[in-house]
Amino acid sequence: MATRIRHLTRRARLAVIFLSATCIGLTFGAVDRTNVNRPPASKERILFQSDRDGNWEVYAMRTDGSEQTNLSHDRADDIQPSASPDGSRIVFVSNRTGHNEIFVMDTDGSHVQRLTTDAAENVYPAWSPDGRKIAFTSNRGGNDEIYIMKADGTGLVNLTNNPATDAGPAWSPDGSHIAFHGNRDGDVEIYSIRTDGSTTSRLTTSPKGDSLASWSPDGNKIAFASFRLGKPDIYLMNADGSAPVRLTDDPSADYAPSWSPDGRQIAFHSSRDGNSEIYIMNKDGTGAVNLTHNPAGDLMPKWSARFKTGKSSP
Ligand SMILES: [Ca+2]
Ligand SMILES: [Ca+2]
Ligand SMILES: [Ca+2]
Repeated sequence: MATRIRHLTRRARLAVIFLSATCIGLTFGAVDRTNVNRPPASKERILFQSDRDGNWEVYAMRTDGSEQTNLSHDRADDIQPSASPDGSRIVFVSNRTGHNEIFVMDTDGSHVQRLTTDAAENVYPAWSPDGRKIAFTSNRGGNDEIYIMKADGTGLVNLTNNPATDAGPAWSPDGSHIAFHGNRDGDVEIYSIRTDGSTTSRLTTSPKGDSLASWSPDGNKIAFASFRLGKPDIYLMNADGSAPVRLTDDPSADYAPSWSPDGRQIAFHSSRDGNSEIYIMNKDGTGAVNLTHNPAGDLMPKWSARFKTGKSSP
């Protein structure tokens, strides 16, 4: 596990620092032991949703599962978080107005702002790689479509404009395309559309549902969930839809993949340990690790490359 190795490396370094501090302490009588068990230094966080506090809330944790923190603290259901590329804001879905709308907040849960004001359902928000736009799914036009708006909620554009269901947008790393899932060919497949709306390509050709795409950081691969074996598993394919391979083969449901920023690992949620938890695995499907270990529901991970916490980030 690359992350494990990095953590061990970090711990090894901390041990060296501690030993050095101990030596200094022996000399000067001042030993700071607080660094010994400190979690790995990284600005990366995995955002997810959990109902462990009685209703759905937005959580963040370090990539070793430590510091699982409730960020939303609202009696409504707060779900599907995604961090801005600069790590300063979180976009999420909340039904605090009575139906699902897109909101943004600071990473400590402050400065909550509502971006959509439509009585329809507004879900699956995804921040563009340049931080300027947010894609999401809304049925405000009578069926699910992918919309793009500026990060302040203005400048709304219906990108898909198709009578079928179109949902779950995922930006390509260069911002030129959005992958999404839709049932326009009779069952749910992954599609890719240029962000100017000009070209749409069908990427999967399975008679079972394929959904929730996540683009690899180098732009070459797309991870997704598929029901090809009757329950959802995580699959990987080339960005043009070729060479699909199955990464998970657990009898439980494995769903909602999200790439690590270094392209080595994939986060997802699974019920393999009896309730839904957030896992990370290597991109070849090996080495899956349960990060959340909580009896409540833990769903919809989104791996954030940098996360401004103000107090706990080194
Ligand atoms: Ca809540
Ligand atoms: Ca549609
Ligand atoms: Ca759980």
